[in-house]
Amino acid sequence: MKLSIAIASLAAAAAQAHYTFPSIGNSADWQYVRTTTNFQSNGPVTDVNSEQFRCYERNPGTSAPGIYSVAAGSTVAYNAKASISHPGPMAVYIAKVPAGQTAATWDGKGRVWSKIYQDRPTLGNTMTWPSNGVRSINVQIPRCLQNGDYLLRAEHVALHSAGSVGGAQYYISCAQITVTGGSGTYSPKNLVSFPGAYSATDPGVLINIYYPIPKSYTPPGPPVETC
Ligand SMILES: [Cu+2]
Repeated sequence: MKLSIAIASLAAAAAQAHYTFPSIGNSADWQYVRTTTNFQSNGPVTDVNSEQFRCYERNPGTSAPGIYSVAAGSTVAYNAKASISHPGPMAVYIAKVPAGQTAATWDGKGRVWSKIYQDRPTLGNTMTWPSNGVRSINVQIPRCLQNGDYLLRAEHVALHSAGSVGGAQYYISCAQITVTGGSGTYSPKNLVSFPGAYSATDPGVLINIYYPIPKSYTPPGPPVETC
């Protein structure tokens, strides 16, 4: 009896505990990350075909105040607020800003995104997710990137109610960065667009993670690129 009450209240708390990804490095919230539609509600995107699926921007066309400088090959923290409180995979994508634009002006449209980070669950009697409860993801910026401006897109997929189509929740934001010191040989094999890269029926987003416990897991989207 006590246990069932405890579980019920835990489930209720988890349903409330949405999150955002408002900052990178040690910077202030929304200084280098474009303000997202959920900056107050913390709620998710649930439609993979929505324009909001790209950067979840509150005011598309309005950039963040700054562009964050990062050395190729270094590790940058992409921070969650307050913490990643739902189970599911974390991914980070990057897109090179075309000539004539900057990370503050470009909208990130087109087949321009490649995946540079993906975590995976530990499988067993439960699925254990590396990002569960954490406040920050450490992302290595590929050492082989070309120098210049990029958009960096953080995405956490919450799978706690993903057993029906459209049940997966996407927590997304885009940071404006400029990369220095890259070797310049980055040549991604799999470029995708947002929206477009995911389908609501992809096996990694249409999945009951609780019963029966899956024996394998395939994250949505392309493989992680290597230098
Ligand atoms: Cu939530």
